[in-house]
Amino acid sequence: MADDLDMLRADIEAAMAGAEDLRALDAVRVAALGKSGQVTALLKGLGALPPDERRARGAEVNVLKGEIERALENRRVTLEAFALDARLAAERLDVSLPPRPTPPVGPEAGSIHPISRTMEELIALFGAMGFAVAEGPDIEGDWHNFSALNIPDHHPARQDHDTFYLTAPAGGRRPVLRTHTSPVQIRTMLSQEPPICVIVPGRTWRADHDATHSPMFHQVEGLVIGRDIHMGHLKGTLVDFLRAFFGIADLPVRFRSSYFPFTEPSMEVDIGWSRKTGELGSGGDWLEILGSGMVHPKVLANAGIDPRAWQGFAFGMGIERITMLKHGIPDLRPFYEADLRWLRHYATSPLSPFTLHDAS
Ligand code: 2NL
Repeated sequence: MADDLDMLRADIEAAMAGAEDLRALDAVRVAALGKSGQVTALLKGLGALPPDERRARGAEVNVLKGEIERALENRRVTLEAFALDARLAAERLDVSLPPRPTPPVGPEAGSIHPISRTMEELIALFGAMGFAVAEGPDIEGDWHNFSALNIPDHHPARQDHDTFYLTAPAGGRRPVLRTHTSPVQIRTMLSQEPPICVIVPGRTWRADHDATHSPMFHQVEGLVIGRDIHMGHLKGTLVDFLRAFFGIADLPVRFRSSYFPFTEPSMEVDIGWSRKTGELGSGGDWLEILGSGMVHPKVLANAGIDPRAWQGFAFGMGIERITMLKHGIPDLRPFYEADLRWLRHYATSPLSPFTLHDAS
């Protein structure tokens, strides 16, 4: 190889060896192979040579270029390993240090947000009735969030002003932020053989923002599929749950016929309260608390379950809403404001987790 190329290679290799970190190495790369780099200049200069010389010289310069690229890559791997070793040494934790003498108590210890608390309660109460917990992604496809649930293409829930849509990938459909937790039940039915008995607590999203709506909120849905699950199971499960959750053994519960695209028949469920005092359990007024129904045969079929062999019930409710009712919280907005004064009042201690004893 021509002497000038050997010299250039020696120079560049020396510079690489001298590069102590990834930034310095990148500067070496740019000086050699960048737009106005030394090797790039040689390649550009080839055009000025007579054809014979150009071919021989071109081959040599390209060999040099390849060697430099490989050497840069080797040095990069070495420097990355150095950087990782340095981080591991600098970020070492002494796990043998003794704990602080007094564990923090009170709100400074951190506390359980009422949403998390209600989720714990739901998991404990439904867990005692045999329900497992299922989870799934917040970003969903249109099919899992809408079509599988028998929600037609023209349904208002699909409109842009109700649903957060993400940018579509090339040639694909727009992903959505799930507007309910139902897509997780669809995923559960697709991936598990019945019988199925799950609740799905989780975050949900709708383009709605006022005193009683937040663009991000929480729901819990439940799904029970068996050979002969009927409305008696639905009714017993929900009455028992509501009485245990609100801690009122004789809480009045009323089932009122309704409509959802994914259940047939569908029922809304009301509990007794007093409109005047806001007190639950008596007062002669009714308050809507959740939606429910027998899973629509089309939804079972969409999720790969034979509706002639299996049937079941489903329900859904808002976690903020049942939390506000249970604790007399008047306003939705502070749930997401991380205001310590509000949390000191409504959050609970991590040292006293919910147990079934709390649901008398
Ligand atoms: C409400 C009503 C409801 C469901 C949710 C459901 C899910 C599947 C199949 C059938 Cl995969 N149903 N979920 C059923 C009835 C009511 O929610 O008011 N939620 C806040």
